[in-house]
Amino acid sequence: MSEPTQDREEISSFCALCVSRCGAIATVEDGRLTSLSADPSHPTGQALCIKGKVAPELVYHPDRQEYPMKRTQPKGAADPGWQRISWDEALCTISDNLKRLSDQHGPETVAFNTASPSTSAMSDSVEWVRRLRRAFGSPNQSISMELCGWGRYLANLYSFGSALPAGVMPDLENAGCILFWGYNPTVSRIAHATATSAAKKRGAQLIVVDPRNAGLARQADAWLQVRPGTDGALALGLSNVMIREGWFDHAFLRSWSNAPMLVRDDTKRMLRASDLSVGKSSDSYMVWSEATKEPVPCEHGADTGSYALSGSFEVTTLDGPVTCRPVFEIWSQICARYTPDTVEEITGVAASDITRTAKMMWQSRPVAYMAWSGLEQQSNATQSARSIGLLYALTGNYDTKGGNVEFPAVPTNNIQGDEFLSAAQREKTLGRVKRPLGPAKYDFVASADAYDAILDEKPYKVRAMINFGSNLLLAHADGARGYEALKALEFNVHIDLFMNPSAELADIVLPTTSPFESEGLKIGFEVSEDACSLVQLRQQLVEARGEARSDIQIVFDLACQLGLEDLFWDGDVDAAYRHQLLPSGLTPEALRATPEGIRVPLQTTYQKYQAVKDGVPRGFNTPSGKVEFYSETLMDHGYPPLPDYEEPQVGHSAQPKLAARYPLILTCTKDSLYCESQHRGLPSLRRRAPEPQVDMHPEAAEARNISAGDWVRIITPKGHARARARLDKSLDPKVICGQHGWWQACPELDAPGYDVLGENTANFNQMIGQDAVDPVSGSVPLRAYVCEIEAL
Ligand SMILES: Nc1nc2c(c(=O)[nH]1)N[C@H]1C(S)=C(S)[C@@H](COP(=O)(O)OP(=O)(O)OC[C@H]3O[C@@H](n4cnc5c(=O)[nH]c(N)nc54)[C@H](O)[C@@H]3O)O[C@H]1N2
Ligand SMILES: Nc1nc2c(c(=O)[nH]1)N[C@H]1C(S)=C(S)[C@@H](COP(=O)(O)OP(=O)(O)OC[C@H]3O[C@@H](n4cnc5c(=O)[nH]c(N)nc54)[C@H](O)[C@@H]3O)O[C@H]1N2
Ligand code: SF4
Ligand SMILES: [Mo]
Repeated sequence: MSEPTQDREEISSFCALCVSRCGAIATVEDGRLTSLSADPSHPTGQALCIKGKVAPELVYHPDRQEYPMKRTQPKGAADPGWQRISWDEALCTISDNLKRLSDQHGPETVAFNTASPSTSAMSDSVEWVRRLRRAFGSPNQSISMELCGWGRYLANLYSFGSALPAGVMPDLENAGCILFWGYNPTVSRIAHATATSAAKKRGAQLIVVDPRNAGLARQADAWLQVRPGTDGALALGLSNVMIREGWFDHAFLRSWSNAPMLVRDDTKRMLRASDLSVGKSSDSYMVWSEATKEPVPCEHGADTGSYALSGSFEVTTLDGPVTCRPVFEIWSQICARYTPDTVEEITGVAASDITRTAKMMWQSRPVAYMAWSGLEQQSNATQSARSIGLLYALTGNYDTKGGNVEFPAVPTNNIQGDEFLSAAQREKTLGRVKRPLGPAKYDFVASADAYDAILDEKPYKVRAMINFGSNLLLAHADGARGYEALKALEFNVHIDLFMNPSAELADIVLPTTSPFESEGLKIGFEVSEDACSLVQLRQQLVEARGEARSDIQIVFDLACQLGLEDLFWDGDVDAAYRHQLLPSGLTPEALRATPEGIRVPLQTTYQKYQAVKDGVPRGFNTPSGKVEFYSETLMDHGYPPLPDYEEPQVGHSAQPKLAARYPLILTCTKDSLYCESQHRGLPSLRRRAPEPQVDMHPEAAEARNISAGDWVRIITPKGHARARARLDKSLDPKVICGQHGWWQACPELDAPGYDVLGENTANFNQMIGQDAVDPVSGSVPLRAYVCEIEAL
């Protein structure tokens, strides 16, 4: 008979296992976490997914790391010979090695790497890891930015000067039309899925662009079944219809974008006042005035009804007469090549659906949009993200209620240590020379660049890595090269809840807590004004497993060991929180006393680009101060100034010779039951999805003698991986959709693990190369790659 429960507590909390950060009520009985349920009073608490509901299985999993370990056998040995060590020994060894390498070779030879906060509780600590890395002096940190973030945060910096759409978030509560592009929040962000269902109930239109009819695509008013990797052409096609029909916000484009600015046909540069007359020191951009029939300086935010958006004009410059055209004229001509019929041919989306969707966007404004993995993991990610961003600019809905909104933030002190790293040190960020406008410009390193630095010493040798979670061998392409790189490191530390295959190659593994065993400070929950106003210090619900410490504690402990205590409040995390929270008026003590969090009242104002300060409108944070259709920044670096469509680099059009051997197109998606390469060891989840699956159309299966449930081998020019066939009539017969992240066993169910490399591997990502990548960002085509499939 089980013991009667002595002590039962319900505590307001939130699940930190993924980006959704769902508001939750935790039940703790006799010191054990027993359940997690949705907390509808929380702005992200309408529902929990099953991963959250089975959180106790994660907390009490028998395979959790409980003690610091060091390896005693060489890397690559079948048994690393893990030996338990004390925290003191671990921290001393790490600090001695890091200081030695930094003294001898420079701090940049130590690279940091973190699991993505979208798929882990690293959101608690990632800013502190960044502070530690910068205080240590290294410019190098990987966080999967080239696979997860470029297309929705950084690419549109070149158009809008802001992180559209993931920083300037969709205002789903007020949207008239919701556009989800390669994004399926039913799986990936429950808080957005529930908000979308509510929006649909009150009449909002929903457009989903996805090769699969899954999740919200099933409820969409328009489901555009795009062929993987052809999203850019679809965006240009939709823009073409909107321009042709006049379905765009003329006033916004004239006043707040560089659409009316003149471009010289001879140099392809924007026409400046100084091009027209000597002594004109003004660098003003010029537009064509329909009123006076002459070029005039573009006035910032002025009433610009007379600015021409189309046409071609002879302008007398200091170099003689030059034909100039407004940016919008050139843009319209690019879009005009993408007629509905042409786009149908490229993307597979019916021409009539393209016209209907363009109309829907215009008529049901305001449009709120979000794009994610379907768009980001592509060899043409930058062009596609910019094309979609500019399509969005046509609506004029930027920072309007119901569009994509710069929600206000609770004021806090920035603790990420930007000031610790010199400009000279930043210049050394891996990838900076190869892709000067890519993630490296913003302090992010791509895994391929880290591997090159470790193995080829290009541009210098990286000798050590500190990994806060992450699973490079499963999560990133070219697992074989990843294996060689991790093996070649002189010193490698991995901090994790579990011993994953990447951690197996570390010298020291440190145990970290799950988010239920540690506090976590969340300042704003992102998805709405109300969510942004909530500050919550998640309570430690139960004792940490073994000697596990929270990531933030490990950061502070390491900092002190490295002699950086002055920059880390002498190791006092509470003092650090106090400093961070100071401008908000909150304290850790007040938050601890209010587990459900405290709201700091915020007021959303809209169209903040119009706000006037010192007589000048704020505008956009771009070189011209406007939304940049035409980017001289990109042009100056050899990239096209306006986005155009580029075929997927490992695709049938770009490489027709591969078509006979690899006639299918491979994409992939995340699993609602698992986060990335995690959670296959949790019995309640594994029972529901015991094996890696690949989805294919019944016709494609029949042509290859494959039946539902057969083990098959997916083959690409780079490698192969196994999976069970699952038939999906709604897929394009040429498209197959796999899953990544399979390695972990679930002993409780006798469910096997899978090799990371080799004949029997199920590792999707070792069949994808890192050579043909997006030229601006290094984004890797995990979502559009030629392949074949055969029965095993
Ligand atoms: N359950 C669960 N939740 C998660 C995660 C998880 O692993 N599991 N991971 C977290 C992380 S790290 C992230 S980045 C987010 C990501 O969240 P999402 O971006 O929503 O993730 P996916 O479901 O992989 O991809 C979205 C859709 O893109 C589609 N797609 C595939 N190829 C293409 C293409 O070429 N074009 C277009 N337009 N669409 C395409 C897929 O069919 C899929 O439905 O989710 C986070 N949340
Ligand atoms: N084919 C394919 N590949 C993909 C993707 C895809 O959709 N398809 N998605 C890509 C995307 S969007 C991303 S973000 C990356 C994700 O790649 P990663 O960020 O490497 O994520 P995971 O593979 O889930 O590995 C996370 C590891 O961190 C550990 N961990 C979890 N929580 C914590 C924590 O709080 N602290 C610490 N220290 N460790 C923790 C987990 O136990 C696990 O071992 O994968 C990318 N790879
Ligand atoms: S979606 Fe699931 S895993 Fe993610 S935060 Fe919510 S409950 Fe946790
Ligand atoms: Mo991600």
